[in-house]
Amino acid sequence: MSASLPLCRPLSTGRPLGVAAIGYAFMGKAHSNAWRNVGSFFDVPAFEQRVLVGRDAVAVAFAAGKYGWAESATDWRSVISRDDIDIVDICAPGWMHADIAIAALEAGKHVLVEKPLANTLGEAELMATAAALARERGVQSMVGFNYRRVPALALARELIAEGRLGTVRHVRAAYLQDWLSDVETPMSWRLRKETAGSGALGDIASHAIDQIQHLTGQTVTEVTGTLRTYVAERPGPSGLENVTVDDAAWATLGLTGGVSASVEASRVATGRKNSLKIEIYGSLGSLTFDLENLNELGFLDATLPVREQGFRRILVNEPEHPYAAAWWPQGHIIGWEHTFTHQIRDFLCAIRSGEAPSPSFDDGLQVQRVLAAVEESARNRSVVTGVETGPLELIQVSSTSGAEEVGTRR
Ligand code: SOE
Repeated sequence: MSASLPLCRPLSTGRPLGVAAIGYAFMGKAHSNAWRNVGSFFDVPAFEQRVLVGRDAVAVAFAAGKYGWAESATDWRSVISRDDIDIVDICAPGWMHADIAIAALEAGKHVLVEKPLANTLGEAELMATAAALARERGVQSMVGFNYRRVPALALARELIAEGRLGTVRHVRAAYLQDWLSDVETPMSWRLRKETAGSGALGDIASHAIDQIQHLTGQTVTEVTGTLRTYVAERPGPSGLENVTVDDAAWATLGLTGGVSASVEASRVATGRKNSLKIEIYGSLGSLTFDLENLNELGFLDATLPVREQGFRRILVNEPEHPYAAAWWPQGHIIGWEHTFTHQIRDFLCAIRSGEAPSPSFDDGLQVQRVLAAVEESARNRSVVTGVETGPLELIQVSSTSGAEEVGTRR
């Protein structure tokens, strides 16, 4: 096992942990695959895939059989009240996160919820409070920013923490997809504010924002943002329907330790499929990462003689690299889906050890603050500061015209 991963012994105390997953679409499938495989590659506490929950009884029963769940159900409230359920894995759309997570935590269940934490800052605050109260009773919670578990990004964080980049000055992150480029692509829950909260901003810029804070160890405090919707109407069940979220988002971020960052996210970047590119520039070196080549990390060591400097490609598949020892021999690369297995391995180990899982709901709340600040900045054409302070703080909102006004953010 990699030196950077604490051992997680499969303790034999008590019965296996009972797991329920809520949602069986894209994320439900990715999480089910991870639950099914984690025990084959990692030493984890015993668990059982008990129930898969979905609203369509026939469809969720079919999915449960296919994805290895013992049974299926259509009522999440009855499932989370069961004594044989210890873990609730929320893979449902964002508008359901708060209700399910808070109820599950109050019922004493450990909760893993997909990113972003919530659809609104208000919901995220309630979830973080519920998680803090539950944690006092030994109930764990985690938000699924799974890219923290890409071995190359975990290695990047280790190198930064070791000082190999010196003082990190600025970070560039661009998460570009094109699955909405075609104007004929129909409406879905991801395109309605009431079900998704936001568009590219919450869906994919949230990953970039979490990475920027996680890699640097610093917190976003200042935000300037822009949002754009290019395709205003899409085919819905009863004709053309208004799209009420962004297609693309941009943000300039200032962080507490002096790092500056730029974030770009688009789901209409024609030709880009799932391209999260991150570049980190420091006084002694730089790092580059591309999710479409997720086994590789580019590293420039500026302490070398200039004649020898250049970005070298680290193939992050050595046993010494995070998570890599659990899989295959050197060079047998892994994929996007393995990050979910790593995520569930870490969640199970945190449940058994009692250590707080990361990212926590507080981490998820901080990302939500940044998302809300981007929306506010885009709405008011303003610079939003004091982002990390909290829900109802008086914040400085200086419009781009320079006029100072103080507002209260909800
Ligand atoms: C869609 O844009 C999406 O599925 C995101 O919701 C996921 O978080 C990301 O991992 C892949 O793209």
